[in-house]
Amino acid sequence: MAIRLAERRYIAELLQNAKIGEKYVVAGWVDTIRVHGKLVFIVLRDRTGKMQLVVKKNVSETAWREAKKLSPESVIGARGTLVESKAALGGREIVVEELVVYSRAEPLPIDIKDPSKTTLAKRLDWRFLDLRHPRNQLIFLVEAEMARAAREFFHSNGFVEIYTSKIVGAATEGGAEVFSIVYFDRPAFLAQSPQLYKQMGVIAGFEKVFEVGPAFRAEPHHTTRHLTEYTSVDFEMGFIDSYEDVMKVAENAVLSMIRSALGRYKDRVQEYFSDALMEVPRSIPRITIREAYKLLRSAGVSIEEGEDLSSEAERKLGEIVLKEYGSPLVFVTEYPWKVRPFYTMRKSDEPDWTYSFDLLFRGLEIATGGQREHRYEVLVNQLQEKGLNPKNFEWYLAMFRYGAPPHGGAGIGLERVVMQFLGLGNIREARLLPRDPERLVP
Ligand code: AMO
Repeated sequence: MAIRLAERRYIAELLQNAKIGEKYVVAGWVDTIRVHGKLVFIVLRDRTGKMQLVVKKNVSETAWREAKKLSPESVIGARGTLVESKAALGGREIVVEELVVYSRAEPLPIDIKDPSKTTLAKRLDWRFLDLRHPRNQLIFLVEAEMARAAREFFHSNGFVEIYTSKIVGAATEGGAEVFSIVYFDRPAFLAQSPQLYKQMGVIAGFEKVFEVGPAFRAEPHHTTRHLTEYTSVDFEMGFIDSYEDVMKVAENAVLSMIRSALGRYKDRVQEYFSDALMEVPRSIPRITIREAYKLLRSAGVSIEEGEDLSSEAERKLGEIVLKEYGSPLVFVTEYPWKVRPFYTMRKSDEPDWTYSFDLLFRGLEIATGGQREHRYEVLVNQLQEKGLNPKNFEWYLAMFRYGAPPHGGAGIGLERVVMQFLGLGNIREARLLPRDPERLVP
């Protein structure tokens, strides 16, 4: 009788609540294989777990002959009887009556049992094998759960999901970090952020919009926290009183991402990531950047008033805030105008400072946001002050001449949230197929 994969059961199900003594079909990858004379023990792995198969010569000689020749990571299917077994992991095993080899694996180029034995670069070269390890797969289960939680959060709070163009005519976040492309006979760019389009969503009348999508940064530096392509969770909302309204939404969105990941995967996360965050923070403290300068100064890190925080300063600030406030997350507010993009609203009483914020998670920026300038004349001046040509922003500026409400929003870097939550040392681990100045393949 041929094996029909439509009858296949997942391993987790067989280990938990399938009937002993019944016959079942399983399929997956050969995790390990041991040959003991007339017995072959196979540990089979599927997306739900691992279980032992025993292939006995006296049950099926054909299956036993096939089993002896198997190599690790080959893909097989089997039909057999589920029995109790004290020696097997999970306390149950399948005594195989039929075996099919769908795909035979060659000797493996990397050690997939112990990822720490291979450099990250080589692991990424062999990403499909690297992901066979449950630890590495878990990173993406967490990421998917966090993205799902973010979407659900925004949907249930009345935000409309939008899909904006990633081929654009002008840079939004600053000129240098933008990829140029050739668009038929004229230059174009890859979008660094949906910034201007999400604002358009608000001004067009949707009032509250969000997008989960790719963002591209021509980031030439080799760091453990920069990718040239990442997933940005963006939102924008109209009719706000102040950027505090925006921070509240950012706070609840990020906390619900962490809550959902822990809710679904806490045990597995604990098993594989000793540095992961194990508690959902209750709320996130806010400090102004000028308070941050002071805290840093008293800890021996001196940042000049009016300058951005270096990554070193962010790390230190993370430590201080954890000690002083017991919080792994902190909002730093009122960044200097000098270091913020042209669309940021400046403080009415102190124009050198802005109604903006960064959100740091364990000493790394995971989100940026603020209130936007919605007054046409002020916006034109701000563009010019930043050395940009209003001509390149005509379509954008027009939005502010026909009724634009006070609004604001934020962008959250998905990979950075995952990285900081799990305590990963390198953002590349949190990206399925990372892109950096060297890496374009796979
Ligand atoms: P910003 O440029 O700070 O702000 O980006 C927002 C968030 O995106 C993530 N991020 C990155 N992640 C990985 N690799 C990179 N090279 C990278 N660059 C940025 C970070 C960062 O906090 N338009 C504004 C957002 C807004 O104001 O709504 C913007 O893009 O987590």
